[in-house]
Amino acid sequence: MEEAGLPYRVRKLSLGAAQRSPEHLARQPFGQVPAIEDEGLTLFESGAIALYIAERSDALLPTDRIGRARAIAWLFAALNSVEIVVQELAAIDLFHAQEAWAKERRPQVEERLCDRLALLESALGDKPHLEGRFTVGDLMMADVLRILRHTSLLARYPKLDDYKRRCEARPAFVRAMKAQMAGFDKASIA
Ligand SMILES: N[C@@H](CCC(=O)N[C@@H](CS)C(=O)NCC(=O)O)C(=O)O
Repeated sequence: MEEAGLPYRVRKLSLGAAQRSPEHLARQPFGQVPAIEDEGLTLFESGAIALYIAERSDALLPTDRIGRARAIAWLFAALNSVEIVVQELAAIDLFHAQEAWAKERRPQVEERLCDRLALLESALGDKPHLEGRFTVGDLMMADVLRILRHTSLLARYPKLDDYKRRCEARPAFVRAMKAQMAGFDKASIA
């Protein structure tokens, strides 16, 4: 919403019973976040939400057919080809680090992830963004790469690391992050 220059209001959700309330399950069938409500539409899944917002702003999606299709491909790639592997490592490191199976599995997961990161870095090449300009695909890809901040893995891919930092330095990202972090200082409400 910050990138698109659209106004928004954030509503937080407590972990636990509120996730399974009929009201929230009507917004998000799995009791998770995020979900948005906009002019009669209730929408879940971060990819669908990002695309919906992007379609309302030239800032996130080019207007030409080919540019749009390429940007949308990167949005899917971020979630389906990169996050899926990133999450596997994150789950091991953040939730199961001390378990024997996790210690045994981690090297394979890291190897698979590194292969994917190397190919992503090749695809990026020397460009500032995945396509000719910043799009919703970059927004999602950079956010997925941020999940790895508990590791030093990205440092092995300097172009990718710079790319992630470039996306994080965008004024809209800085504003969104500041607002999100400020929200953690306050009590959550259902
Ligand atoms: N595929 C969903 C995943 C949503 C998701 O994993 N949300 C997490 C927070 S980032 C959540 O709500 N976790 C709490 C839970 O699963 O109970 C999306 O992209 O929107």
